Amino acid sequence: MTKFFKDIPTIQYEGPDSANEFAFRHYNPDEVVLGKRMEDHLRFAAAYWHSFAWPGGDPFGGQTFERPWFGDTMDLAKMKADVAFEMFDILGVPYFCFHDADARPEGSTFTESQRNLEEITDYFAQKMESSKTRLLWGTANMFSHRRWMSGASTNPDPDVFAYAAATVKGCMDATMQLGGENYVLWGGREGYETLLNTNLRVEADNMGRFLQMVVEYKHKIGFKGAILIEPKPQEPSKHQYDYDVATVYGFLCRYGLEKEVKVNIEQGHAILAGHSFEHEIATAASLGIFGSIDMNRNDYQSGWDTDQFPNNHVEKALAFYEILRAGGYTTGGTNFDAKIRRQSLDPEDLVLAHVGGMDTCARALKSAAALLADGSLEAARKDRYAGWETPAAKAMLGSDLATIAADVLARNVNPQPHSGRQERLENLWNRFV
Ligand code: XUL
Ligand code: CO
Repeated sequence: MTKFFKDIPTIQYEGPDSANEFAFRHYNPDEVVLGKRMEDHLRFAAAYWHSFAWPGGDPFGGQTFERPWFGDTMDLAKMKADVAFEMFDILGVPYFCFHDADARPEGSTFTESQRNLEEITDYFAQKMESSKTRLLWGTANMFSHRRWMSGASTNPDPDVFAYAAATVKGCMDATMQLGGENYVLWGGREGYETLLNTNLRVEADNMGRFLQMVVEYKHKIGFKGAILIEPKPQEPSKHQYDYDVATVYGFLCRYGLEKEVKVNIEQGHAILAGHSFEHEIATAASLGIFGSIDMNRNDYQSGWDTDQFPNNHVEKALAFYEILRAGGYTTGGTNFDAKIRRQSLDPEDLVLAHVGGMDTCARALKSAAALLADGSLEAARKDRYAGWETPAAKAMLGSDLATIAADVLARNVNPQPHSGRQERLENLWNRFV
C-alpha cells in the first residue's frame, strides 16, 4: 500500500438514494441490463496519463499537482504504478490504458527508453497478477517530445518515420505482453501548420504505409486485439489528417485498411469537429468500424480540448443508445481520457471524478437500454423507411435513370411529404432519461 490514497475506501454500489460520496449510486457491476452485466456493457478504463502523469498545466501556467512520484527515475515510475493500481482497485475499474511516455522515464537514447519500457511493462505484468484490472489498450506518445514536432509517420525526415516505427513496435510488444485488447493510434502531430512547407501527397502516403506496417506487424506477432485510430480535427496541429470518423474511413479505404482498422471515438474530439458524439458513434457503426470510446467531454464555451469527466447522463444516454444499437462493444470499452481540473489537488478529487464519471455512464446506459427495450423509437424509425421494404422500391435500385423516369410518367408519381415526427420522438426520449 502507498500512502497516497490512505483513508479512501473501496467504492461500492449503494443505490440512487445513498448520500455517501464514496459510493456508486448507479454503477452496479453485477446488475443485468439487456441480458448482460453492467460491468461487461461499460468496460470502464482509467487513463494513466491524465490521472498519474499530467502535472496540471494549462497554456498560461505550469504544474499545480505535486505528486511524490513525479521525476525521471525507474523507482519513481514504479511508485506511480503502485499508486495507479491502488486507484484501479479502489474503483474496481476493469481496465486501464497507457502510453509509453506516461509509464517510463525517457532515456537518452532509443535503446534506453525501450529498456525502461520493458522494465515497466514487466512491473505492470507483476501488478496485474494480484489486480483484476486488465489492459484495454496501449499506445505510443508520438507528440510530446520535440523530435515529433513535425509529425511522426508524416515527418519530412525519414529518420523520424524510422524512430516512430521502432516506437510503435515496442509499444505493440508491450501491449501484447500485457494481454491488451486493442492498440490505439492517435495521430497527435500527424497534420500540418502551413501549406507553405507541406507536401500533402507524401505525408498521406507515408501515413498510409505506416498504418499498413502496423497491421502487418499485428498479424506477424499474432496480436488478437483491434487496431484503432482515434480521430481528432485539430490540436495540436492546426489541420489534423484524422479529422473525424468519415475522414478516417476514407483514408482507410484509400490504403486498403477498412477491414483491418476501427476507430476509438472521443466525445471532445467529436465536438471539436463540429459533430455530436452520437453522430460519430452512429457513423462508425454504420460503416462497420466502431471500436471503442474515450469518454471525456469538452467545455462548450471554451472551444478547446478540456478533457473533462462526463457528468451529464442525459447527453451520454444518446451515445449509449447508439452503442447498444450497434450491438455494444466487442474489444472496446469506455476509457476516461479525462483529467480533473488543475485546482482539484486532492487524492479524493481523482477518485471522486471517476466515481461521478462511472455513475453518469451507468445511468445513461440504463436509460438507453430501457428505451431500446421499449422498442417505440426503433418501430418509428422502421416505419419511416417501410417504403424501401417493398419489391418495387428494391427493384428500382437495380434499374436506371431512364427506366425510372418512364415509370414516374406512367404512374403519374406525385410524392406527398410525411412528418419527421421529431418533437414526438424527443418527447418519447425524455420519458426514459
Ligand atoms: C488527445 C487524446 C489522446 C489519445 C491517446 O486529445 O485524446 O490522449 O486518446 O493518445
Ligand atoms: Co483520447
